[in-house]
Amino acid sequence: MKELINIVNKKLDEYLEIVYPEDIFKAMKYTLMLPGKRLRPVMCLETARILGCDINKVLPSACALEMLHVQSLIHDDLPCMDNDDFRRGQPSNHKVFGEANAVLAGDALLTFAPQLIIEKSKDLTSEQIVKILHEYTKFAGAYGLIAGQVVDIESEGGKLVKSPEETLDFIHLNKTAVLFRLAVRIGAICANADEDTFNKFDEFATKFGLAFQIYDDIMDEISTFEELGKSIGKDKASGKLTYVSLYGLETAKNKFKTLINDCYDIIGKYNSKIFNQIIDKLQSRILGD
Ligand code: GRG
Repeated sequence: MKELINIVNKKLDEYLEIVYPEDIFKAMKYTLMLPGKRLRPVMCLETARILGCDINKVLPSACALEMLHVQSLIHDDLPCMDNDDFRRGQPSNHKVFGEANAVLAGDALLTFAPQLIIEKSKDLTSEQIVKILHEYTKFAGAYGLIAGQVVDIESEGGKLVKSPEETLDFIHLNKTAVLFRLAVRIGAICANADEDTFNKFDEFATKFGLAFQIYDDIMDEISTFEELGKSIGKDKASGKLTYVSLYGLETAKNKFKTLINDCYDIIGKYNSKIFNQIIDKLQSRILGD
């Protein structure tokens, strides 16, 4: 895991050069290079690897995924969104560079990511690149991340069009699971996976994404700023709709356990040390060893 994280970090630094006008590139690079867990690029690379693809072919797309993720974090922290002063243990992007530059840094990462896929994916076919870009645009936009964020904001204002249970799942299938799905789908496209395998990985990432969000909601209650690197207890204080507020801690843990067991079942046959490490880590933090 550490080895893949180091490869991703090196490539992120290499791909995003600081050129004129430096202020925007510095703002983009600031949150990008802070120590995130790099789960999405690692899961993308590992999917490709276990399906028989050389990870070097996948690195531009894996790094693009991290850029998209970081864009969503920068924008999520803005005062007009979740209004958070800290991210990855450091002041949020807008606290360092100002709101205008944080908006622009997010926009620039969102657009640089597909540029990177096109310019650097030398060992993929044109067909694979088009498929990847289709997935990227679909999942990053109003059919994915943005849909999740909009419904999240609406639900905070008390506007619920669907039941609380359906609303909560919709938000997190789109805000959180979507990028894990994008990660494994891109890995599978690079490996030319057959349809069944592609769908199995997609199912795995959907379940993993929901489990990850339940983990995030539970951690917001039981963890510390030092462990998470962001403000904690905000969800509870603001009366936000979360898996813990809706179902209570015990039921949330049970839902998490069911999803995690499904994840082990789906991914088990690949004997992936990295996927097992990722799932083990979440599981032991929430359910103990
Ligand atoms: C795509 C134009 C466009 C807008 C995005 C702001 C927004 C719309 C969506 C918010 C998405 C968001 C912040 C979801 C939260 C998902 C989540 C649990 C993030 C934390 O992920 P970790 O723990 O973070 O993997 P690190 O820092 O380790 O990478």
